[in-house]
Amino acid sequence: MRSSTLICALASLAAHSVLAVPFSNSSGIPKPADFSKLEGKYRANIRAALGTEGCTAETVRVRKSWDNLNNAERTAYISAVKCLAAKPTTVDKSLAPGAVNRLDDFTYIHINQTNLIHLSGSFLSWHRIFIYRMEEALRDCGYNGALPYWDQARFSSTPLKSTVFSPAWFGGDGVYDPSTEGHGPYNIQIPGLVANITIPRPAGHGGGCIADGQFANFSVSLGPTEQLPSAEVASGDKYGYHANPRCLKRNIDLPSSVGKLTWANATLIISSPDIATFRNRMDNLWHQNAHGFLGKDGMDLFTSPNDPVFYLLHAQIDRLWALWQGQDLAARTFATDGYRTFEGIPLDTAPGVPPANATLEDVMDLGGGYRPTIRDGMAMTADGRCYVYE
Ligand SMILES: [Cu+2]
Repeated sequence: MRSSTLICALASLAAHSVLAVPFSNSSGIPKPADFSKLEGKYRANIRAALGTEGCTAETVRVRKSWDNLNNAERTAYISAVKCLAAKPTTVDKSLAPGAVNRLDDFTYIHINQTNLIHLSGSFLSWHRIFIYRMEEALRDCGYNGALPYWDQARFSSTPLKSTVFSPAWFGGDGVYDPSTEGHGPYNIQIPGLVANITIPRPAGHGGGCIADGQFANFSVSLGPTEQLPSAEVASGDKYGYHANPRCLKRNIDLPSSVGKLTWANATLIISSPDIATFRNRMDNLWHQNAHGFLGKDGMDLFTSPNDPVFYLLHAQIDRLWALWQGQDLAARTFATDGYRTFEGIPLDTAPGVPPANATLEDVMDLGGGYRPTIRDGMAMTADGRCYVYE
């Protein structure tokens, strides 16, 4: 009797260590060993590369999962975001009359550059600089931590169990909006390209104003920019640069997370043999699904920085790129591919410019007169940046 009980206990222990513990517990899905191995190699390589350009083991910022921060760190981060929301915009009002605050400085340049920086060769580099500038801007508001990331894989089966979406922090879904425009599914069109690109958007569970959390009464102004195909662009405000004060909305779509933002897919992305494979998997398996999960403001291709979760979402995108680069820093830090525009489609402002591949020397626009090259945005512990992911 005793020995069979012991065997049962051992068998159940073994089952737990082999199978991922099912998802619904509060600590989420455990990180699998193959992911940890890739992460370990990244950490060892990036730590060994410290010591140049003033980026040392003492000065390096450590970016952590939001779920691993303590409440004091979370409070400090949210306070700094709200502080930026209370500071006046620095954007030229003739460019974006609807820009209100320092967060809009970021949303404005993201709108302005959208057709150049998505599904293109500058995607990874531009967004790395973009979120680093947010990390810096938060320091103007007294925050001295690093940008946290939203570790989607840990809660891919029960994403709203992540503390990111807790009523104490970023809040959860928008209230249910029964209209098709609010709720979906619907198709949207992307302005500014010579081709008529139509993208399907899922039917989520909300669509209205977020009802809880630290941003429940938060007002956003720029956008939305994605257009329903039936919409006339009669307002003369094709990109949503004019003031449109409204609540922050979400339309949470579980199928964008469950079975998609998984440890298996994260591991597959980091295991990509080359940059073309990496970028393709990153966009199709992860980036689009992470935005698709949020819905509404956080999914608008142009104005998604309106949802403060954007910066945690993109810190995770940046982390997966960092882990890929960190497998072989010498060969991968500056690996690049992709067109100069969205899928290589000409812009309507330059319809005669044929698709061309981006190069490391291409100049990007990050706003405020800052125009770095693609190369400038690729290193993690040089060119003005100094951070690692934990
Ligand atoms: Cu973006």
